[in-house]
Amino acid sequence: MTACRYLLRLILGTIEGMTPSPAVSAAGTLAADHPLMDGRTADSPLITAYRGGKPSRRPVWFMRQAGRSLPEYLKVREGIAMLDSCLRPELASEITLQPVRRHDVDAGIFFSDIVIPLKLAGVGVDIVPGVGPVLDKPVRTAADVAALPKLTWEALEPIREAVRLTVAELGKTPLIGFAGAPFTLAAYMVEGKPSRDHLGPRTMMHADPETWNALANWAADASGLFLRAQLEAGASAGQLFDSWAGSLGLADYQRFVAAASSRALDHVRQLGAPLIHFGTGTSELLVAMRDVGVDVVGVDYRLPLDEANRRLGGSVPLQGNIDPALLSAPWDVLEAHVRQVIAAGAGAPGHVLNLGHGVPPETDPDVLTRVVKLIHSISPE
Ligand code: 1CP
Repeated sequence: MTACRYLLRLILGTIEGMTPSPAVSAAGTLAADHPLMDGRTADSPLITAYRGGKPSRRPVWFMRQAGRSLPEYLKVREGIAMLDSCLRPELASEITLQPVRRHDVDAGIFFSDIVIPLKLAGVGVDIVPGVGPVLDKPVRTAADVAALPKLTWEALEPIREAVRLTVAELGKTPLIGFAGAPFTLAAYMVEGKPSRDHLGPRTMMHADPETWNALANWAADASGLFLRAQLEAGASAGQLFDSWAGSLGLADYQRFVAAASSRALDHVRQLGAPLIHFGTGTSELLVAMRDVGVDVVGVDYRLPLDEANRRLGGSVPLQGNIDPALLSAPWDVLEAHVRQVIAAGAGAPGHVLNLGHGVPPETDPDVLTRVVKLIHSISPE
């Protein structure tokens, strides 16, 4: 986005296609009673580490900490479809809070899904158990893209309500909001379902760049608005998940993806909450992912954090990167690995412990609690 358009947005206090929200002041900042502004979360270990300061304890949370590894999640989800559970504010809030209560993690991650903005825009999408997101009709042509409905600010009300309920319970523990990055979201839209190689979107960006760019921009605006709704309603940080960016080479990432990811974040930059960017298989993309304009880079389990920090020139705090596979290893093996991750992250300007991807569904939740205890027992110095 040009500086000129950005300024215009600041002055108008609006994002294209949305009405101004009362929670954001005319200057485009968070409201005075937002947890990040009223003293609840600004000095929390998580936000302090994200901002490169010295936290009082080592912060840790887990991607996919809510969900199928928890018996209390399976119980409340019984008979309720995944996307429906995301759109019932009280249920989404309860599921978000479950792992915070159980594990004493340093953040909640909002329970939702990257395809919720599609659903709320009116795109036919469902999450099929054991498969993942499936669209009624894949988006493959210029006409398909032009026919996509626009996500409105009003449609996001169940999300804002769930966030409000959640932060009222979380107190001093920050809530992290999230959205799918345009490439990862568009990959599901073009394929119509999960895929391993993402051939469809990778073909489209070269064969029909105009249609690809239009699709990536649509996805950027939908994800950007979804993230903005969470941050305005009370989330203290925002993570952009580009889970499948690792299927791209650096040149394609820079040419076809980076600008759209930056556009998604343009919807929330002026709010001032820390922004994190994570993908898997992205060892070669870390610098480009930082350069879309984020405060923190999430690293997957493949690259040691000292090497990630070297590649990034020590420029940003890191998040990661306990190998999820080791959650099922004997405790002494897992403990040694966690200590190694902490040592490797020591040279970075900040470090928030996390997994190098999501919690596997078969994980014993008591192991996660024990990992949190271990991390908190190691002095942050
Ligand atoms: O019935 C169920 O329990 C369905 C499983 C499930 C869950 C618990 C899905 C389907 N989504 C979710 C919640 C979810 N999705 C969260 C919740 C908060 C938390 O982390 O605790 C988050 C952050 C997401 C984000 C998400 N959805 C991503 C990015 C993060 C990642 O894991 O890489 C992606 C790629 C999706 C798509 C998706 N949704 C669901 C599945 C099984 C998938 C992946 C499918 C595939 O392999 O392509």
